[in-house]
Amino acid sequence: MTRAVAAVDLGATSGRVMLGHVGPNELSVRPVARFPNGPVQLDDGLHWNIDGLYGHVLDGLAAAAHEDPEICSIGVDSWAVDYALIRGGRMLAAPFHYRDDRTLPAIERVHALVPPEELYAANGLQFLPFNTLYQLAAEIDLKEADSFLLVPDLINFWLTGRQAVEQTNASTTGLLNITTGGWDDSLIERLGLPRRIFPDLVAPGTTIGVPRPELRLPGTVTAVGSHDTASAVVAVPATQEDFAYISCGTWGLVGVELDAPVLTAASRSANFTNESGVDSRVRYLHNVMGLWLLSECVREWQEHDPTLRLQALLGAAAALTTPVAMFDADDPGFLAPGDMPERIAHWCVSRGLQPPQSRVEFVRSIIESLSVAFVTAVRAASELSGKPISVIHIVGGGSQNELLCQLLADRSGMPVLAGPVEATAIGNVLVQARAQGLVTGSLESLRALVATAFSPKRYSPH
Ligand code: LRH
Repeated sequence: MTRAVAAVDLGATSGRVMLGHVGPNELSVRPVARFPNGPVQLDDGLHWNIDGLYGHVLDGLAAAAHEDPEICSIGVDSWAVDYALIRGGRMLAAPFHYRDDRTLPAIERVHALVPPEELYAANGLQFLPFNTLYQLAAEIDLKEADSFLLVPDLINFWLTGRQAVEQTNASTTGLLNITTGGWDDSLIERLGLPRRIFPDLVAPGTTIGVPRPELRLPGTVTAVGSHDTASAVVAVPATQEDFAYISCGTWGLVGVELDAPVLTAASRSANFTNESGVDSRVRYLHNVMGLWLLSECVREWQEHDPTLRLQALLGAAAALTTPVAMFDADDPGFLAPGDMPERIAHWCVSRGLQPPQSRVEFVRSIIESLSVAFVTAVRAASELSGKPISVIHIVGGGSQNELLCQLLADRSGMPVLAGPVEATAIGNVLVQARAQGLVTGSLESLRALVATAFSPKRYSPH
């Protein structure tokens, strides 16, 4: 049997199709296509260019099939919470982007129907203004719809013709019951949402179907941990139990893996979430703003200075010896796009702090502030869950940032193990490979495979 699978990983700033080869003692992934992604401002708000993305996905899968015609499976993951409404098999509108602010007036309406404490008891989720349930409360097309699909489910539907919603990503809607793991019918009813639009849930590893014949793609489409963070956590190369993880890309997702959710009042006020993980593990974590702070600054600066390169700024920021102001990288005021340097400066000035004076100082300030917020979240995850931690794993794009990794080690007093950069795609590959019988075993044995194939870089505290 072939050992090849294709992973489609859609991130907020870029997407990729990766070809993975897996065997009991083998794991390799290589990119076959990369493409940019970003918001599109339409009259009614911020959307995703989902048609464009799907075109890139098909091109990437064709390239993967060309490289290895024996691919036995395809799996799709993406960022969480966003969805499309369907009627008679057709998408009603391009999905909104979670950074669109139309949900803000809907939040109060939702909380008037179900108070936040009751929501947390039912769904175990941290409050994020863009959780799907607030988006659906602001939805104008709801009456028209006969079905609801999250972004990876939509791609799977277009690939196979089958509508199903994958469990890990569904847990970010706020509409799953934390105890049963199924759609929370009573919550859905109290929120006045139509139960009929929510399709059957499928667990990671389930076969969705075969690609439509006209697509000429090999293999079957398999549900993976279709929430990108769920896939990333699968590929944390942990070899011991007492680890915390930071999945650092656009967002910094900071937490621990648990067997059971934590639903205490302290957990809710610390805004920790209990998301559903692969193999029914609980991803107990907190969202920190992440590299978004940096990418939004760079976007702003490049408008005036198109030649500006982040890499050069990062080098200079690491060499900086003068202290810079730090700000709260957890502040929801940094959620919306636009004017990031100005908003950071304003945050500092309004608290009597000297704001960063140059681009290099801004970069240093962001990385210092992220490291503080990450370490605070690691400690909170441990205290709130009672799980001891002696090592921090950082995966995703942020794991390449040496300054960030060293500051994390120094501030936490724990070793930091960095990499793999492509943890999400690797986790996607591994769940497919296990479903196809190319490997067997628990998440621990999958992680051991990652640790061997992608040995992490170690940063010791100074
Ligand atoms: C990271 C992520 C995160 C969600 C956010 C919407 O890409 O999926 O886990 O909270 O996007």
